[in-house]
Amino acid sequence: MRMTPLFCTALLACAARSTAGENLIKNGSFDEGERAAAHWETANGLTTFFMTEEGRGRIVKMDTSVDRQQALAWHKAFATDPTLPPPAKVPIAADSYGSIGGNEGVMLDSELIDCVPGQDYRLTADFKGAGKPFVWIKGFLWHPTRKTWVDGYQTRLEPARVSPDAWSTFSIGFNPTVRSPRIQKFKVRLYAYWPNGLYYFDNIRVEAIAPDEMQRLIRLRDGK
Ligand SMILES: [Ca+2]
Repeated sequence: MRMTPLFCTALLACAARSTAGENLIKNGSFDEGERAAAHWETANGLTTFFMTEEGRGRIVKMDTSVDRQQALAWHKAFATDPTLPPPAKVPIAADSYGSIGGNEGVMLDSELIDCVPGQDYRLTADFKGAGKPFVWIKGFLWHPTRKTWVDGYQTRLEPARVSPDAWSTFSIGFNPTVRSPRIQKFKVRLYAYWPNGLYYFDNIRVEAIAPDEMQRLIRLRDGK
Protein backbone atom coordinates (compact mmCIF):
# COMPACT_ATOMS: atom_id res chain seq x y z
CA MET A 1 0.00 0.00 0.00
CA ARG A 2 1.28 3.43 -0.91
CA MET A 3 1.15 5.70 2.13
CA THR A 4 -0.19 9.17 1.53
CA PRO A 5 1.06 11.93 3.84
CA LEU A 6 -2.43 12.17 5.40
CA PHE A 7 -2.50 8.42 6.14
CA CYS A 8 0.98 8.62 7.73
CA THR A 9 -0.13 11.47 9.96
CA ALA A 10 -3.19 9.53 11.11
CA LEU A 11 -1.05 6.45 11.77
CA LEU A 12 1.41 8.44 13.85
CA ALA A 13 -1.39 10.02 15.85
CA CYS A 14 -2.80 6.55 16.67
CA ALA A 15 0.65 5.23 17.54
CA ALA A 16 1.25 8.16 19.86
CA ARG A 17 -1.97 7.40 21.74
CA SER A 18 -1.38 3.68 22.16
CA THR A 19 2.35 3.74 22.94
CA ALA A 20 4.05 4.85 26.10
CA GLY A 21 3.81 8.36 27.48
CA GLU A 22 6.51 10.12 29.43
CA ASN A 23 7.99 7.91 32.16
CA LEU A 24 7.41 9.81 35.41
CA ILE A 25 9.84 7.52 37.27
CA LYS A 26 13.31 8.87 36.70
CA ASN A 27 15.73 6.32 35.26
CA GLY A 28 13.21 3.46 35.20
CA SER A 29 15.62 1.56 32.93
CA PHE A 30 18.35 1.84 35.63
CA ASP A 31 20.79 2.66 32.83
CA GLU A 32 21.72 6.20 33.94
CA GLY A 33 24.45 6.57 36.52
CA GLU A 34 28.08 5.57 36.65
CA ARG A 35 28.48 2.86 39.29
CA ALA A 36 24.89 2.73 40.53
CA ALA A 37 21.50 3.55 39.02
CA ALA A 38 20.79 7.26 39.48
CA HIS A 39 17.51 8.24 41.22
CA TRP A 40 17.17 4.86 42.96
CA GLU A 41 18.18 3.62 46.37
CA THR A 42 21.71 2.19 46.35
CA ALA A 43 22.01 -1.59 45.98
CA ASN A 44 23.76 -3.11 49.01
CA GLY A 45 25.72 -5.92 47.33
CA LEU A 46 24.31 -8.70 49.55
CA THR A 47 20.55 -8.78 48.87
CA THR A 48 20.24 -6.09 46.17
CA PHE A 49 22.48 -5.65 43.12
CA PHE A 50 22.79 -3.59 39.97
CA MET A 51 24.12 -5.75 37.14
CA THR A 52 24.08 -5.64 33.36
CA GLU A 53 22.36 -8.02 30.98
CA GLU A 54 22.94 -8.06 27.24
CA GLY A 55 20.29 -6.06 25.43
CA ARG A 56 18.97 -4.49 28.64
CA GLY A 57 21.84 -2.47 30.04
CA ARG A 58 21.60 -2.24 33.82
CA ILE A 59 18.97 -4.27 35.71
CA VAL A 60 18.16 -4.91 39.37
CA LYS A 61 18.84 -8.32 40.90
CA MET A 62 17.59 -9.36 44.33
CA ASP A 63 18.70 -12.41 46.30
CA THR A 64 16.22 -13.48 48.99
CA SER A 65 18.20 -16.62 49.99
CA VAL A 66 20.36 -14.71 52.46
CA ASP A 67 20.44 -15.56 56.16
CA ARG A 68 18.01 -13.19 57.87
CA GLN A 69 20.34 -12.15 60.70
CA GLN A 70 23.15 -11.48 58.23
CA ALA A 71 20.85 -9.47 55.94
CA LEU A 72 19.51 -7.33 58.82
CA ALA A 73 22.99 -6.69 60.23
CA TRP A 74 24.31 -5.75 56.79
CA HIS A 75 21.33 -3.49 56.12
CA LYS A 76 22.20 -1.54 59.29
CA ALA A 77 25.95 -1.43 58.57
CA PHE A 78 25.43 -0.39 54.94
CA ALA A 79 23.06 2.41 55.98
CA THR A 80 25.80 3.77 58.24
CA ASP A 81 28.65 3.38 55.73
CA PRO A 82 27.78 2.53 52.11
CA THR A 83 31.50 2.31 51.21
CA LEU A 84 31.94 -0.88 53.30
CA PRO A 85 32.69 -4.00 51.18
CA PRO A 86 29.71 -6.43 51.14
CA PRO A 87 30.21 -9.59 53.24
CA ALA A 88 30.34 -13.11 51.77
CA LYS A 89 27.00 -14.89 52.03
CA VAL A 90 26.56 -17.16 55.06
CA PRO A 91 25.39 -20.53 53.63
CA ILE A 92 21.77 -21.48 54.37
CA ALA A 93 19.52 -24.35 53.21
CA ALA A 94 17.73 -23.59 49.93
CA ASP A 95 14.27 -23.81 51.56
CA SER A 96 15.21 -22.22 54.89
CA TYR A 97 12.60 -20.00 56.54
CA GLY A 98 15.51 -18.36 58.35
CA SER A 99 16.20 -16.38 55.18
CA ILE A 100 15.41 -12.71 54.61
CA GLY A 101 13.00 -14.00 51.92
CA GLY A 102 11.10 -16.00 54.54
CA ASN A 103 10.71 -12.92 56.72
CA GLU A 104 11.02 -9.20 55.86
CA GLY A 105 11.82 -9.70 52.16
CA VAL A 106 14.14 -7.55 50.05
CA MET A 107 13.31 -4.13 48.64
CA LEU A 108 14.65 -1.26 46.59
CA ASP A 109 12.91 2.13 46.26
CA SER A 110 12.70 4.83 43.58
CA GLU A 111 12.73 8.53 44.38
CA LEU A 112 9.47 10.19 45.39
CA ILE A 113 7.52 11.83 42.57
CA ASP A 114 4.62 14.30 42.63
CA CYS A 115 1.08 12.90 42.63
CA VAL A 116 -1.44 14.86 40.56
CA PRO A 117 -4.91 14.89 42.20
CA GLY A 118 -7.45 12.83 40.27
CA GLN A 119 -4.89 11.48 37.81
CA ASP A 120 -5.02 7.85 36.62
CA TYR A 121 -1.62 6.20 36.21
CA ARG A 122 -0.22 3.02 34.69
CA LEU A 123 2.63 1.14 36.40
CA THR A 124 4.62 -1.21 34.14
CA ALA A 125 7.56 -3.48 35.01
CA ASP A 126 9.68 -6.14 33.29
CA PHE A 127 10.36 -9.10 35.53
CA LYS A 128 11.80 -12.62 35.75
CA GLY A 129 12.58 -14.59 38.88
CA ALA A 130 12.15 -17.45 41.33
CA GLY A 131 8.66 -16.38 42.36
CA LYS A 132 6.09 -13.62 42.23
CA PRO A 133 7.45 -10.23 43.22
CA PHE A 134 5.42 -7.22 44.33
CA VAL A 135 5.99 -3.89 42.64
CA TRP A 136 4.47 -1.48 45.13
CA ILE A 137 3.22 2.04 44.69
CA LYS A 138 3.64 3.74 48.07
CA GLY A 139 1.80 7.06 48.50
CA PHE A 140 2.67 9.75 51.05
CA LEU A 141 1.06 12.81 52.56
CA TRP A 142 2.71 15.66 54.43
CA HIS A 143 2.23 15.55 58.20
CA PRO A 144 2.02 19.22 59.22
CA THR A 145 3.01 18.85 62.87
CA ARG A 146 5.56 16.07 62.49
CA LYS A 147 6.94 17.88 59.41
CA THR A 148 7.56 14.66 57.52
CA TRP A 149 6.06 12.46 54.79
CA VAL A 150 3.86 9.68 56.16
CA ASP A 151 2.36 6.61 54.42
CA GLY A 152 -1.19 7.07 53.24
CA TYR A 153 -1.72 4.85 50.21
CA GLN A 154 -0.44 1.66 48.68
CA THR A 155 -1.23 -0.67 45.85
CA ARG A 156 0.83 -3.32 44.12
CA LEU A 157 1.48 -5.00 40.85
CA GLU A 158 1.51 -8.75 41.46
CA PRO A 159 2.14 -10.78 38.28
CA ALA A 160 -0.19 -13.75 37.80
CA ARG A 161 2.66 -16.07 36.78
CA VAL A 162 6.37 -15.59 36.30
CA SER A 163 9.33 -17.44 34.83
CA PRO A 164 12.77 -17.75 36.44
CA ASP A 165 14.58 -17.13 33.14
CA ALA A 166 12.21 -15.45 30.65
CA TRP A 167 11.34 -11.76 30.99
CA SER A 168 7.67 -10.71 30.94
CA THR A 169 6.08 -7.28 31.12
CA PHE A 170 3.23 -6.53 33.55
CA SER A 171 0.99 -3.47 34.09
CA ILE A 172 -1.67 -2.19 36.47
CA GLY A 173 -3.68 1.01 36.63
CA PHE A 174 -3.84 3.03 39.84
CA ASN A 175 -5.10 6.36 41.14
CA PRO A 176 -3.83 7.31 44.62
CA THR A 177 -6.20 10.23 45.26
CA VAL A 178 -9.51 8.46 44.53
CA ARG A 179 -9.67 7.09 48.10
CA SER A 180 -6.77 9.04 49.63
CA PRO A 181 -7.24 12.65 48.41
CA ARG A 182 -4.41 14.03 50.58
CA ILE A 183 -1.68 12.01 48.85
CA GLN A 184 0.93 14.38 47.38
CA LYS A 185 3.84 12.08 46.51
CA PHE A 186 4.45 8.46 45.64
CA LYS A 187 7.31 6.12 44.82
CA VAL A 188 7.87 2.64 43.45
CA ARG A 189 9.16 -0.11 45.73
CA LEU A 190 10.55 -3.27 44.11
CA TYR A 191 10.01 -6.17 46.51
CA ALA A 192 10.84 -9.89 46.53
CA TYR A 193 10.43 -12.49 49.27
CA TRP A 194 9.39 -16.14 48.89
CA PRO A 195 10.58 -18.61 47.63
CA ASN A 196 14.25 -18.01 48.40
CA GLY A 197 16.02 -17.22 45.15
CA LEU A 198 16.92 -14.64 42.55
CA TYR A 199 14.54 -11.95 41.27
CA TYR A 200 15.21 -9.50 38.41
CA PHE A 201 13.57 -6.17 37.49
CA ASP A 202 13.94 -3.75 34.57
CA ASN A 203 12.09 -0.93 32.78
CA ILE A 204 9.94 0.41 35.60
CA ARG A 205 7.47 2.91 34.17
CA VAL A 206 4.76 5.12 35.60
CA GLU A 207 2.73 7.10 33.06
CA ALA A 208 -0.30 9.34 33.28
CA ILE A 209 -3.15 7.65 31.39
CA ALA A 210 -6.63 8.55 30.14
CA PRO A 211 -9.78 7.17 31.87
CA ASP A 212 -10.48 4.65 29.05
CA GLU A 213 -7.04 3.06 29.50
CA MET A 214 -7.66 2.97 33.27
CA GLN A 215 -10.94 1.13 32.69
CA ARG A 216 -9.17 -1.37 30.41
CA LEU A 217 -6.50 -2.04 33.08
CA ILE A 218 -9.14 -2.46 35.81
CA ARG A 219 -10.96 -5.05 33.65
CA LEU A 220 -7.65 -6.88 33.08
CA ARG A 221 -6.87 -6.86 36.81
CA ASP A 222 -10.32 -8.25 37.60
CA GLY A 223 -9.80 -10.95 34.95
CA LYS A 224 -12.77 -9.79 32.84
CA1 LIG B 1 17.94 -1.52 31.83
